[in-house]
Amino acid sequence: MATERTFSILKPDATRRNLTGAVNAVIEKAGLRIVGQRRIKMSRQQAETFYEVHKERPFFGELVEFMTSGPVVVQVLEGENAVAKYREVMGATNPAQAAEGTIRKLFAESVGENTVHGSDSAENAQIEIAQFFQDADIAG
Ligand code: RTP
Ligand code: MG
Repeated sequence: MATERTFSILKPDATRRNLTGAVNAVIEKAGLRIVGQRRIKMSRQQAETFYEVHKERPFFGELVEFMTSGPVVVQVLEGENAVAKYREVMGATNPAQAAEGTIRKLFAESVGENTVHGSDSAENAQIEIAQFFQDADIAG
């Protein structure tokens, strides 16, 4: 299995509760390397573009409001099988269904405010990384 990259966001509920270091510790313990990282305030336009696939879903408005409600940390993670591995480390979308030891089980408060985002495919990872990072800001 080749080294792969995925895109991660520590969402506003994580920054608000000062949990970015705690979440990063779980990421690194799982063997994923944080090879790019930036703290930003997402604009409404950025959030709407990022979550465009969900624009017809009933929770879209709430999701955009939440993602722009405070700072987020955008990250590039690298490792063996990084896309699938990070999805596993994150846990289920709904923290009530997330497995023990996962980020969402440990930290998330609700299905909407669920602490982290991770790409769902290698193809989407590339698109999402390009939306927030220039090559010069990633060092593997
Ligand atoms: P993400 O894209 O953020 O990594 O999360 P995911 O793949 O596990 O979940 P997805 O189905 O892609 O949903 C994206 C985000 O929308 C919010 N959501 N709210 N209120 C609701 O029922 C609901 N469902 C989804 C969550 O923040 C979810 O992570
Ligand atoms: Mg998703």
